[in-house]
Amino acid sequence: MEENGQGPGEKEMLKDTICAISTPQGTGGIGIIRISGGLTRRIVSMVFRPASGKKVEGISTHTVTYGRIIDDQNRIVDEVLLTFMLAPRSYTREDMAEIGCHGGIVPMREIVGLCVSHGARIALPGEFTRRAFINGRIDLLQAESVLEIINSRTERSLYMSQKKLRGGHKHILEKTRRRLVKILSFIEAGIDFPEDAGTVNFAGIKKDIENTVSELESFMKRASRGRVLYSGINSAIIGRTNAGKSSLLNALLGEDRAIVTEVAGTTRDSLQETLNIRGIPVNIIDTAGIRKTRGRLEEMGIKKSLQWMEKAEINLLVLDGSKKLNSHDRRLLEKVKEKLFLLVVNKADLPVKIEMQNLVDSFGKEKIVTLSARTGKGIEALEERMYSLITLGYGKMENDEIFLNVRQEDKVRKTLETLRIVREESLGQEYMEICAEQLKECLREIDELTGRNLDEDVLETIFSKFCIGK
Ligand SMILES: Nc1nc2c(ncn2[C@@H]2O[C@H](COP(=O)(O)OP(=O)(O)OP(=O)(O)O)[C@@H](O)[C@H]2O)c(=O)[nH]1
Ligand SMILES: [Mg+2]
Repeated sequence: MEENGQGPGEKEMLKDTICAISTPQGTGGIGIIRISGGLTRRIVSMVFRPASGKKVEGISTHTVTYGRIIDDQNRIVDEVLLTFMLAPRSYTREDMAEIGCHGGIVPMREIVGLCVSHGARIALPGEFTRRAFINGRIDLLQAESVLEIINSRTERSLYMSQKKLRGGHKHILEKTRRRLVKILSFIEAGIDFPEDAGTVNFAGIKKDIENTVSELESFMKRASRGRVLYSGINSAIIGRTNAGKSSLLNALLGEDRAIVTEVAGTTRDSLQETLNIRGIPVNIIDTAGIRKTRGRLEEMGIKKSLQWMEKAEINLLVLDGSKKLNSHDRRLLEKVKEKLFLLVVNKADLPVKIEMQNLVDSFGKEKIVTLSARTGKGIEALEERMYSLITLGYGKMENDEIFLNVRQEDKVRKTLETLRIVREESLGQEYMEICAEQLKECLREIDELTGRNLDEDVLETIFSKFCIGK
């Protein structure tokens, strides 16, 4: 077992056998009840009768057995499939059983109730995964990735979390840790035996630190691309009233999500949806059109549009190609330049009135996409252009992305910052004590990152985000 720093409370908790409904609450085709802990086999033998008439004790691990759940009065509760996964070859590394039953909430609750009456306790949120972590089967990053897998919104972010679950980050972090431990041992030898201090190879150490810094830097770059893949980016659709913003949202989504009318000022409040552009989740926000306001409600809507414009990473400014530019367009054309943007000249199915050449001259062709939200012509080109813009802003996606949550990213950043200080300021005989402290600080951050050393509260916060049964 790896030392994962569990306190006494944790050890106490591990002694219990836990059970929970692991499929979503509500009625489904099937439901799964999970049991984990030392009493698993005993509890199952009290509630389960194999159809073959065999004894529960005779069932081998990792096989499926058909049978019935029987209550204390020998009534049949449900027909089920039972699978044992005995320690250590299980999710938690403890003895486990999964009971696949009919997915009604009543039989499932009944079965859990029976398990509890025979000595199990209801699992806390995330407790199965927490046990997998405490028992050393996975590290903390992997445990957290289980949650990310459950919550992932696109295939690409799923793939990324899967990679983390399989330990895709481990190589670099373990390598970093090994290097720092080695360097620390040289430095500490120098401190303990001052007469040998002259032989500490600071040039070699510097090189090692430099390599580590550049490896962690590229790790952080992979993480920032990973963040884009996981959390997505915000893209606001802005423009004057009636330019066709809501029509554009609908065309991008391929469904009538927003209300579209010929009345100017149709959209009063912003509306958000998620698009999947080549695996990148893009939160598209349709905003209220900009014009001279005619009432407080609209004024609030417009204020919000401008706020969205500030918040979004990419703005799509929609212009009505069948009209000349007006003062609102011009104002927005000025403002939109502040960050990544595209100009969408809409209504290409109508005769062109907009000053196209002026736009091309001031913004360049590559910034302008002409399309018709009504016919859908040009929508794909817009998506293509948005994708290029994203990769321009965040780097090309290379399938080596890793997603770090805020906690994890913070640890890597702090390690990097401290290592940079070591590199710049603390290498030399006279700084050995400071250097040792700083290296220890880095090791602490890395150990907290992987969960090798972590306090109860942090664990509590992490696992409380899980659902029961996971
Ligand atoms: N011919 C043509 N008409 C369009 C096109 N896109 C939108 N329209 C029309 O333009 C009008 C306004 O469209 P909306 O999508 O509601 O415009 P909006 O920018 O959301 O307007 P507000 O919410 O009022 O700010 C509607 O009558 C649409 O049918 C287009 O590509 N071609
Ligand atoms: Mg609208």
